[in-house]
Amino acid sequence: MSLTRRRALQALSVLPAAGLIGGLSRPARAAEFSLKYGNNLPLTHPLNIRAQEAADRVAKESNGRVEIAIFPNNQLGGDTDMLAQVRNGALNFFTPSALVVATLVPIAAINAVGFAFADYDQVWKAMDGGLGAHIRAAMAKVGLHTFEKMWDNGFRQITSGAKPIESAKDMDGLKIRVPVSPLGISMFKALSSSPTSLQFSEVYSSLQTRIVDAQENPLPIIQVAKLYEVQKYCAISNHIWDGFWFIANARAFNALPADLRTIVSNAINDAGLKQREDIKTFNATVQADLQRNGMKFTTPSPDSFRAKLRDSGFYGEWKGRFGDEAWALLEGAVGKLA
Ligand code: X2X
Repeated sequence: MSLTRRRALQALSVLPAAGLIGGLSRPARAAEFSLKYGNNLPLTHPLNIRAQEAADRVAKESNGRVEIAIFPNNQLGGDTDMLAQVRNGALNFFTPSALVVATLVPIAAINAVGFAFADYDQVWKAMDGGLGAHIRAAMAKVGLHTFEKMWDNGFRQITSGAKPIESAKDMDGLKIRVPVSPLGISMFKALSSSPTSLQFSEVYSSLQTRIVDAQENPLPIIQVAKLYEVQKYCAISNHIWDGFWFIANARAFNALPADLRTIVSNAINDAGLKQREDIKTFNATVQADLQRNGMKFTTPSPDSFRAKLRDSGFYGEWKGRFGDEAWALLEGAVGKLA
């Protein structure tokens, strides 16, 4: 075969993949592997923007062999449903918060221990280091493959409708929604609040109908999910640092040829690192945007919260539940806790 003819054929064979760049058209052939990824966040959140980039990159680098379809915003059900789907293989990928995946793998909630992390240096040192590896190993035991780079949710802040939170005593009796998460319930009970677990898909409506008076989430989520429409006050409490693990059904993921697994892993991990940067940038302006949207901010001192958690035995209880090995990994990154 002449070189020219071979080049021409090669050029033809990459055409379908080229058509995928930028998502302008469908590949001429159906992808060999059509994978589904579901999450609980609006399309405008950096998690979805970077996930779409990763999907585009995977399509391109695999020459159209792998297609990842994204189902944002709880389209496939709430967190509990998606967690079940990724376990039974109906869903290939899901990004549960550490709090949520802990309903299945309890150790995964350890990063959410109240006031553990002082800043992002500590966060990524722990989650990219020994603590993150320990958690991913536990997820593997229940059939979940976890990509190495955790995605950022952020430091969680408390919003309320009826009155502002100025110190821990304003938490007394507060009807607050927390994610479906034993640690969240335990922590807000320790603060004398009255917490209720609800999936994120139910948060906006339960605030609107006043089933609950308050909720807690990082500022970027409060902004993109428009929670300012149904909440008046926001306390910068930084009480929990939370991230999203990018997980896959391990059986389905390991059934991909090795070269495709590498392409998918690199695309997802790289996108995760960029998403962390997006949240950092977002954090620089989001409070001002929320203020323009009518939210009133308070900055309660963390001391009264920490003291209440300590005195109620919260830290002792969770050290026992997570175990000495994991607790030592956490304290290795953040220093001695209570
Ligand atoms: O449900 C929430 O609050 C959210 C979006 O932060 C999580 O996924 C835990």
